[in-house]
Amino acid sequence: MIPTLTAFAASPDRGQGLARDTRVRWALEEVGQPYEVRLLSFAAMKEPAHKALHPFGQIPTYEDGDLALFETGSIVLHIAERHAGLLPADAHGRARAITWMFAALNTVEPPILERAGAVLMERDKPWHVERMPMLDERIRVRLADLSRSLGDKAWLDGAFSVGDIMMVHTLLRLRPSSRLLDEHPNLLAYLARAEARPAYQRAFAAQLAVFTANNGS
Ligand code: GTB
Repeated sequence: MIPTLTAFAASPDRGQGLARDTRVRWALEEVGQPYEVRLLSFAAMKEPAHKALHPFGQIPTYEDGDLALFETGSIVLHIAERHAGLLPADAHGRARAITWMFAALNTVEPPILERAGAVLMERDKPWHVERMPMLDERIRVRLADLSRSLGDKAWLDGAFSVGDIMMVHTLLRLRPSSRLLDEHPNLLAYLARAEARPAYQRAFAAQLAVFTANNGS
């Protein structure tokens, strides 16, 4: 059975790979699992047919036979549990990799999303300019601790894992509108290592192809 993902027919990031189908595509590419993609307009995402798969009317979803999942953390973990390569074999290493996945989603991603939301939707507010340094500072605290924890290691904990997929994709969201990552050369090198992975490149190219096809270039 070939799993099917949903993704934006017209991603607002214009092919930068920041929408969350990219992290699911990446996990599938890492484990060598072919997949299909159903593209959705914003209107279709809010239709009952899609909300039956995703209660909040978002992308991505993941369907495999009679299993339908939403939430990228759950989807990527499901993929990692069913294929070799994204979770260590030993129980403690596996638990630590999953911990990093949750750290990306619950500790690092929230301030990054708060900032992204402010840049997208609050630019015209009178308090926007005053608020941005506070949002930057919250991210700066997280990046400093993450940088210290990563140190000169290649990946967060031993071999590349689901924790790295989630962390890298979370950090990439910062890049278009902020220079905060530049304060940590080891985080920049971490992202470069991840983006050099053939599986990441295939995932990135696949989502870019959607944008290119829909924009006629
Ligand atoms: N917690 C969920 C998960 O991890 O699966 C969040 C899913 C989610 O936020 N989906 C977004 C969505 O469907 C797309 S990826 N949004 C439409 C809606 O809620 O109506 C988030 C995203 C959107 C845009 C950019 N961008 O333009 O750079 C990047 C990431």
